[in-house]
Amino acid sequence: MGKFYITTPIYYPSANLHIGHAYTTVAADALARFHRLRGDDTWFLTGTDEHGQKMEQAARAAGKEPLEFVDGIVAGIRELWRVLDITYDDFIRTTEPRHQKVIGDIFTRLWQKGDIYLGRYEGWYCTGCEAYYTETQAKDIGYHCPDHDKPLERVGEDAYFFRLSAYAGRLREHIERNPEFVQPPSRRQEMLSFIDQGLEDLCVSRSSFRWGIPVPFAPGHVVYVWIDALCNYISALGYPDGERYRRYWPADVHLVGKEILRFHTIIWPIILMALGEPLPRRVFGHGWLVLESGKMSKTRGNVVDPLVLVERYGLDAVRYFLLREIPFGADGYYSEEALVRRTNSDLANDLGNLVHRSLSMLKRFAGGRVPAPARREPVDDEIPALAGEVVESFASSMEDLQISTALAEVWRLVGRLNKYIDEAAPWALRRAGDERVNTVLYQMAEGIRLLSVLLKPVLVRSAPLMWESVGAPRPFTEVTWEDTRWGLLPPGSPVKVGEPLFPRRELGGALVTTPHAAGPEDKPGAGPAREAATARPAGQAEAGKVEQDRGIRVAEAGEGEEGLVSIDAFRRLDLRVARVTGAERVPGADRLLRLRIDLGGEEREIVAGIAEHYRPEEVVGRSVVVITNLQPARIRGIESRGMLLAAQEGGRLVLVTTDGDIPAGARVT
Ligand code: ME8
Repeated sequence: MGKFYITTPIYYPSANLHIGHAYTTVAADALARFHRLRGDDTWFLTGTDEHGQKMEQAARAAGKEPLEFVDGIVAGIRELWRVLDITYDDFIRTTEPRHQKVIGDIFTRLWQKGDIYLGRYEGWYCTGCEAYYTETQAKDIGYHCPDHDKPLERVGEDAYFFRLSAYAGRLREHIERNPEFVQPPSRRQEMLSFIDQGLEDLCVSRSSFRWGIPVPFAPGHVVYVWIDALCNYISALGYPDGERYRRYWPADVHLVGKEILRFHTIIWPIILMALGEPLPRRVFGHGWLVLESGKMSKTRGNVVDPLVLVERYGLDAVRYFLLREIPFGADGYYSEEALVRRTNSDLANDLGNLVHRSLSMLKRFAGGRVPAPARREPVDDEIPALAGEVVESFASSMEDLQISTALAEVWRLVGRLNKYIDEAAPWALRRAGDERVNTVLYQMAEGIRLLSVLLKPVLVRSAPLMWESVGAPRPFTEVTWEDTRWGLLPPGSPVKVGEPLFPRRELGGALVTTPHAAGPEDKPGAGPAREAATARPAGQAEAGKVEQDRGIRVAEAGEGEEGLVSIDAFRRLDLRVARVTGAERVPGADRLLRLRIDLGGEEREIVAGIAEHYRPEEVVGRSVVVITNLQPARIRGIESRGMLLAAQEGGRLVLVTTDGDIPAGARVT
């Protein structure tokens, strides 16, 4: 057990934050939660960077005083973190007295030491970037900021400077000697080259605007951007003599976007050197989420609102997507399609299906209690072995800040468990009276328990449900790293089958319904309207309820579960092409047709609820698709042996037929 101090950048509250800010913060949150799980004494800091000309201008544009303006946005940021369930321990605002006091002291101290001196600054300045451009840089971009689409301003003023140049050699040495310091490693050389180009002293005060922390010894000057912003990481801990400062400094990780990595690996360590304080262990510059239309930016207005995504797809899907989709460190394209794809494949199909099919088998084959393992085969031992391996590599990837890799590791276990169930076929073991069924069922339950522990830092809504679903003994809040040991689930634990954890989603967030799932259309007003027509059985259209019940029966017969259908369950449906050889109305039932069908040698009768849409003579001779292996149903005294498929939307219904000639009896897969 050690300590772990992690920070995010403090964000500018000039406008509401977007998915890019959520990305950094969710990643930091997952890492903080992981270290708490490990038992580390963890401190997680985030906050807001509230001073500067840009903020002053934004406030003015909104007709407000700067503090009043940022107060509003900061409240929105805290709300966003609440919705994303960000477990920060402290939130620092640079307008707080605890921060202002420390900055004033640091500034004075560096001035007294001679590391800060008065000079004159002239340069090309962009108020959007809050940065000066060197003459060469300014010329390269035609004296016009491409990010903010505004001309650079020529600015000259008396200003204080910080002697970065005096520390270049020491910093270079530090970076060379501490390969961990700049992360990911691919960015190290970039930082070294930057130092080698020669560090210029840094302008650290301004007198052309007021919205900043006053320089204590120089009326008219305010501390300018980087000293104010970077020192939040220590002011929040109560630097120089606070208890927290002694306990948590140096930081274990400063997590930042790659565009501010340089400030964190050059200016920040030099400030700390000048103060005689230890340097952070690692600074990690992650890549950008990029849209098809380019980099997201508040100024450009092409931003994605995380609140909308959580509303549409659920918190866990958004957190998982952000952490899994892009290798941590690289840039990656963001799109809602990718989010939906990732959610459906990894969460609905892989994990959700594993959980749901396991629980429903535990319920049906073991009376809802986790059985004690019994007879084993060698393949049964592969599961605990793989679990041990995955736990190890998950932990080491998380320690190395490789969150996406860590999750991919967990999915190795998810995949293996699904395959294990398919291969071991507990339903067949049970039918054969083989007691190994209990071994397999136990391992399924134990797998779910262990996965819930590993996923605790990421799937903050569903991991506790997974833990509880297999009746694990203690409250999930008390789970520790010890709980990643295989075999801790006591036999006899009660199993709870709930709603599927991760329903499949369509773009826009609507649930995907299957013919066998009780979908939103079955419960009026219970869900968003579906946009697309879906194929559904129309054979028993007398009452929607019957279809729904039937669907569930089919899923159960196929060892699947209520709601989700495994591929095995689907394969057990016998869908065939049938030729309609005769049709007549059912007396006294407006909606029903009695059909005679040819299944390539076999003749059958089915009753279909299509009479309001098709006249008998319109269907005779057509090729239709029929589920042939349903239990027969008696409808109006007629035995109906099968169900035909039709697509339905609004008041319209059309038969599902084949695209091309194919003999009756052909299998539909
Ligand atoms: O830079 N993709 O604040 P800021 C990934 N106040 N991450 C993104 C992103 C994107 N498209 N857009 C933003 C500041 N971020 C300063 C920081 S720290 C002492 C001072 C994330 O509001 C990423 O972490 O512009 C980036 O570094 C940060 O938001 C910039 O936030």
